[in-house]
Amino acid sequence: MRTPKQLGAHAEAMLAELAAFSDGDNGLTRLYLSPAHRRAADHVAGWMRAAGLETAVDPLGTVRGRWKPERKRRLLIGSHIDTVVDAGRYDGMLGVVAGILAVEEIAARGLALPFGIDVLAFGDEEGVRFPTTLVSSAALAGCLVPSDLDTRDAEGVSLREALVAFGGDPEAAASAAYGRDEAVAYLEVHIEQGPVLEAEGLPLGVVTSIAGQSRFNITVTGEAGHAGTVPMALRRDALAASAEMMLAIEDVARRGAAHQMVATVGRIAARPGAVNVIPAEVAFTLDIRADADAPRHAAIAELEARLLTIATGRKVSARMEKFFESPTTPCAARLQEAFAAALGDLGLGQRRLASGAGHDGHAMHHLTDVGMLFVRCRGGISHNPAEFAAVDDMGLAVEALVGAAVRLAADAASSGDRT
Ligand code: HGY
Ligand code: MN
Ligand code: MN
Repeated sequence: MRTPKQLGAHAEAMLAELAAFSDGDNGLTRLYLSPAHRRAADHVAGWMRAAGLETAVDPLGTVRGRWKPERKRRLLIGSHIDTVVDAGRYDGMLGVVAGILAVEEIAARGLALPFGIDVLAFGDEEGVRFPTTLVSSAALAGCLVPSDLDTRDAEGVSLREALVAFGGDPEAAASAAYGRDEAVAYLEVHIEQGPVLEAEGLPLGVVTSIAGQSRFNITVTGEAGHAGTVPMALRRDALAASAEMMLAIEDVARRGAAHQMVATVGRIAARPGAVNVIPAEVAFTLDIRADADAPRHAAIAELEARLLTIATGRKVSARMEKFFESPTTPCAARLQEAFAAALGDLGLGQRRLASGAGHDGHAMHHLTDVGMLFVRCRGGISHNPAEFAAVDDMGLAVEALVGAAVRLAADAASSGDRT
């Protein structure tokens, strides 16, 4: 039996190993179905085998490690191993490492659980490579949208083609789904990616809900012209119009602060992109979130109207096309209680907080109840190489994960849950 400090040190070492698998030469970038994702998946599978788990990579690229494979009922524990561009090494990966360490501890301590455990390493939570996301967890949850397999990355490679090249099997996507009667629950350990736990001096927190999010491609079309000869009043400048639209986006989000509303323009491209040509067309993305679906939808409706007004006033056209939406996902009360009780057993505070970040739980909620445990991260920094979680906090998170599994086992026994 390892102490939390030992577990945390082990987690830190595993995360350092995993961080080496990157598509980029500098920094950590590991996109879904990339060569680095394949290498990282194989490395995680090696850890799972060393932990005594029956291991396989499923048709959508999720690495699965099964403890007590003979049992029908399965507690699912996981997170993602894909990253954003120039990422930190904790976002996602910590949840997979914590799951492996927790199962090792459950086995080593001889804890009698009435269900099996599957540790899951998803490959498509960030949704950076393809204009969709959560494809691997959605397949496992039985809610994959088949047309997602035909989306294409910036190089024109379809997800379907990339999956085959990775060693996956898009034709077998349906076989990746769990039966509803198999899953006991889905638990995920994840860094908070926000400042609350650090500000309150808490190592861990219990997640109450996962913010819903909507993602759009916005295209503004004006008219190319000579930078030196077209008077300002006669221009149909797509980039200047886009800039005004972005300020409107920022204004709408700021006025939604009561609902923790945030809106981000993360990517922009201007055509033709010459220093002396008035931009003819601009394409940019919008990611908008809030603590509930209604205010997010109201903000989107307001933005559609305001962008149209700006476009009309500038004699340009604008298209706002949604390419991803996930509703606000609740974390089940029984799983919040299991994590809170585990924190209580460790003598820790039991802070409840919502997640502004999206997670695989959005998809897993279609299969079973979802529970999440947040780990304090320095400065709340994430999606950034400076991302950091302390060894002691990570060790406590593994202990709390074991404690929650034991709680769920006791719940199953008291409710006569057949496993
Ligand atoms: O965008 C998100 O919230 C998550 O990190 N994919
Ligand atoms: Mn994440
Ligand atoms: Mn992320």
